[in-house]
Amino acid sequence: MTRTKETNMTPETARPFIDIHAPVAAALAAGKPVVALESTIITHGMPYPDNSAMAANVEKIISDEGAVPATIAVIGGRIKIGLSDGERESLAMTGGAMKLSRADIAYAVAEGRTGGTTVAATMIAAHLAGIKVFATGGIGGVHKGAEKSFDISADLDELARTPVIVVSAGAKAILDIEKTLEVLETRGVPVVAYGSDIVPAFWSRKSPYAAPLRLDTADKIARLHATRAALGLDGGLLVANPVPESDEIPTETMAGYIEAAQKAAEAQNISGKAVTPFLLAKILELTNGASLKTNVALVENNARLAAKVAIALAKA
Ligand code: PSU
Ligand code: MN
Repeated sequence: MTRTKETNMTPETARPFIDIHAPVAAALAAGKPVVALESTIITHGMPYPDNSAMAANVEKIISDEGAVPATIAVIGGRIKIGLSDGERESLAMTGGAMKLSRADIAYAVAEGRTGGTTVAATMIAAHLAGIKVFATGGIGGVHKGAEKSFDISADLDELARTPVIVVSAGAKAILDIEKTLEVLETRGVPVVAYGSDIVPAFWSRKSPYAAPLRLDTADKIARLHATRAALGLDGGLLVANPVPESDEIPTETMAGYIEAAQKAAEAQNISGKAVTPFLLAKILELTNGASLKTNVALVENNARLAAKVAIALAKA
């Protein structure tokens, strides 16, 4: 039995709980490039039908680039690596889906539940299936006021332990980006800004913070991942890919909306897993949908880069 030391999970014992969609299984068996996609962004991050259109479009972008998309979710207790169009559409329409991270993915499996997988849970499932690259919008991180709430996303710990490349647009600007970067550094996670000296801030191309590391090509990202593995360094790699200029909302414009959303969350005593979905929905409302348009654009942009990285890794 090969125990993957990064997660203490074994692909062998997990296999009975996992369904790998046929095109994904074929690609993995042939060593072809595969890109994992998360599904909390579908179940909790965007409203229907925008979530459904985004999910379908992102898969198409990955296919057009020459890689195979694998949207990951838990449906009726089954860990799905790749969804059929019908499964993806009904997940997008489900109202009662759970939000699944490391803490609750096994509960959903044991209880036969359905849920969207966060960055953390998607990394776990991708790794079990042998997928090395994963595209998302933004990772979870250290929330503003974490010194009181202790709200730090499990995504950060997962990045420290599970060897998957996560292509994101940085940490959402609703988070404390500076503290998020500090935790990632402490936990030994390389943060690579793609083609930039500055860490992006999700809806905006620039945060106030310098990029810890910078790389300008997909090949170099693939090489860094391979080098870390060769050196025996555990864990993932976070790529922060700035949203295209034509789609960005400047930091100054977002700041007011973020503050207002934060105040609303406090006033309504929103806590725990509900915080991120609440803030995203509130900001969508405050920006009259502009934040959603940017969110879709940056996920698509990340999918394109993730496909290039997966292709580079498959070549190596
Ligand atoms: N990015 C988005 N929308 C989302 C998320 C990211 O544009 O809904 C999700 C991701 O799944 C991420 C999760 O892993 O939010 C983080 O939630 P939390 O802060 O509760 O760990
Ligand atoms: Mn949290």
